[in-house]
Amino acid sequence: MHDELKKNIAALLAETGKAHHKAFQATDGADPDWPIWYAEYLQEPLGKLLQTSFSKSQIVYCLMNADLERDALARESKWHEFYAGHFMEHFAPADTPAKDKLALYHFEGCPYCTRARTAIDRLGVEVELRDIFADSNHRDDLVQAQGRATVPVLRISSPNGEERWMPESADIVRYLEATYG
Ligand SMILES: N[C@@H](CCC(=O)N[C@@H](CS)C(=O)NCC(=O)O)C(=O)O
Repeated sequence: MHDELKKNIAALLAETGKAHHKAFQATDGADPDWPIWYAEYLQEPLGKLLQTSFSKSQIVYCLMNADLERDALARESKWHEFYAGHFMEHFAPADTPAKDKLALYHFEGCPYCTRARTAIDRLGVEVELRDIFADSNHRDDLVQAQGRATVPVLRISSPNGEERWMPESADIVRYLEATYG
């Protein structure tokens, strides 16, 4: 189900890219505010695919993060596939949540991490806490996966071997509530 969904999101993004290029033919596609244009185009169909309602700002934010991450980690990848993966990480429902293993990359004094840890406690979800300052291996794993050490990040390991790295405290809380609430 996840593969199919990711393919559909990638196809939608490719279509959006083409439509944007057409709209900005005069500048050969150059548009410093492209995420805003994309968000307008994507809001409805992306919401349908991911069965959620998006604000345009959420889409803009996710697109910009995907762009930064691709620059840092995967310049060779196809942009629409990489971005689709990013939207999946943040917004796709879990396949078999009960069997997923969860780990939170965090550190003690970080207020955004407290937000995630509070939700974990409130919902009673089993999550391994990986403090990036207490163990440098955790920090290294995080940087390797995300290209930066910003926390919190929730790592979701599914029984089928799929790994998702979900940054953003608000997305983590929403995901935990939707999946385990
Ligand atoms: N918008 C992010 C903000 C996360 C954030 O700024 N985390 C800080 C610690 S509280 C951090 O990791 N800063 C160091 C860095 O970005 O490398 C969220 O809500 O999760």
